[in-house]
Amino acid sequence: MSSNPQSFIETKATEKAAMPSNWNDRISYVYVPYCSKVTIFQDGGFGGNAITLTTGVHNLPNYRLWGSTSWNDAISSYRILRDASKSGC
Ligand SMILES: [Ca+2]
Repeated sequence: MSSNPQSFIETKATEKAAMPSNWNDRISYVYVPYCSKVTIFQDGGFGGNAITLTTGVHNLPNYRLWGSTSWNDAISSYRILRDASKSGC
């Protein structure tokens, strides 16, 4: 049985130029709560391709990165922001 965590949670708007320990190129799902949005980057240091995920559950194998390659196990940095376009946020 693996001792690696299966998920991690960020509770504040933040940005990570590098992934937390052991999470580089290992994320398959992203849950974004109401009032938040998350921009995910293919490379570290906010580089490479990027997409912004809004409120909801995002199954990254369904998101195309390029060609037949998905965003599954591709995230290497991210930014979490308040989504001011949502009512009440
Ligand atoms: Ca990557």
